[in-house]
Amino acid sequence: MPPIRALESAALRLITESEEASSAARISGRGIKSSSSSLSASVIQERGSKQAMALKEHLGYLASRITNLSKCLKVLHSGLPNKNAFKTLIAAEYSGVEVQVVKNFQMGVSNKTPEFLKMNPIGKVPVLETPEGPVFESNAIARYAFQDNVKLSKVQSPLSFFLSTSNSSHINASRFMFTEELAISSLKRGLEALSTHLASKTYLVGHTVTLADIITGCNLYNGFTRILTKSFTSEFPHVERYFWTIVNQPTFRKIIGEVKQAESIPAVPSSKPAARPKETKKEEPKPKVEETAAKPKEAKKEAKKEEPKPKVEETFEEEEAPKPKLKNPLDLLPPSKMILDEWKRLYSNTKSNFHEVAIKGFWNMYDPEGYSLWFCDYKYNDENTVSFVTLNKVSGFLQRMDLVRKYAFGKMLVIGSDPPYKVKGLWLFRGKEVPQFVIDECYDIELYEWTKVNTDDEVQRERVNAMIEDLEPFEGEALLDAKCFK
Ligand SMILES: N[C@@H](CCC(=O)N[C@@H](CS)C(=O)NCC(=O)O)C(=O)O
Repeated sequence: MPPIRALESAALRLITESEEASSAARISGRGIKSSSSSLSASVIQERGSKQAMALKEHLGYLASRITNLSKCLKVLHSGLPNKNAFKTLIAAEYSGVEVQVVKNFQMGVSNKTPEFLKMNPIGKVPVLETPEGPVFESNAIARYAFQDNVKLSKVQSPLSFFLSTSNSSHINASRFMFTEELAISSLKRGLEALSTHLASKTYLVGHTVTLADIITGCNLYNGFTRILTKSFTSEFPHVERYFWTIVNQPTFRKIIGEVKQAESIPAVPSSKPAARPKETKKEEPKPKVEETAAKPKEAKKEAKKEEPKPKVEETFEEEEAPKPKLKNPLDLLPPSKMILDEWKRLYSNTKSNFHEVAIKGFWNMYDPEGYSLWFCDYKYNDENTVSFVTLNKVSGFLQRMDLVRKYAFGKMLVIGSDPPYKVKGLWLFRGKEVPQFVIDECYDIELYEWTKVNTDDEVQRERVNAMIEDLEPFEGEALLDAKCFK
């Protein structure tokens, strides 16, 4: 990085040439004063408007960099709003560390420049430029802003990168298997775990906001404001309560403004990010922080007057470029003559003469090439001593099977009039096996013994029928409950 003096004189030279740039120059850095000298309109025309614009942009950027470097020496490279940048700004606000956001940051442009890649070779945003060198990875930067310990944070940059990428992106090969259903199910698992942790706590640790809350609150921000509607989050009441407690802390509000929960789920872009509808834009939470966030009030006012308001970037555009939607391996199977939804409709709509209509209909539709039938038997029936606990256990299992809804139909019976209750089920899966992603993602699977139904065996077919029909007595016992997954 060239010394500040060299930057100053380079900027001065350019600034005195350009009236276009005088607004930027007026933001006085160390020793830099605005200049009334100008680059006349004709000169600008002569150089071509493109060049003039580039010059203007460059000067604005240079001037702000000099201001930044000379004034606070900690410059955050990011557009706003960006939940990862919020982490730093909130942490800095809590600990009184002065951080300034770089001007005119353009996602996909500014983070591809050689200067940026020198600071963070991964090209990810945000990066904090400090007098002791750059710190990248939002959690490491936030820690720096919270503790002002650059050494620790710089060590944590690569560590944090490898930890987060091994979990979620480049390194984790299983991510290539991810589909929407899996993403939702792992999100639910995460929120469930968080909700359990928060059941008896206001904050993640102790009795006040810590760095953990800043990071977690910001990580929840995109979800709550963009996709997770109330009907989804109400399943996780402690997370809800926690999120609103955190984002309504005065220091958070100062940085991120008022937070509003998503009212509907936006359409998933297929390969290109879809333009967001205008109406949604209007309702978007406007961040309080602007590029001049950490400046003294005077300069802030001036910057507001002089400079065109930066285009507020869409948070989703700031995330990794959207990947083409991955196909579930079950979608790649040869087509089947059995249409699962038709069977589900027949099951739901048959109100009388069930055996004649639904059961016969099922066997007419059933395609042993495209589907398989499975009996499952709970391995630990001895533990089913309390009826409502057993019923909850089965409900939880069915909830976790949500990820396979497009590819499965199931019946779960809770059997017996006295404890211990037996839990047995019947499942119809697309494909000839219990789908691997279900085995991987739904831990209940291993709590059951799975046996493939031999559909050539009349006794087994009758058992299938009895389970679909909730026939009582089932294997000589009354049913406490029968739940359907469709
Ligand atoms: N683990 C990183 C993630 C950073 C990240 O994904 N940043 C997004 C913006 S929020 C980005 O740089 N996207 C552009 C790209 O991937 O090229 C962190 O916490 O800083």
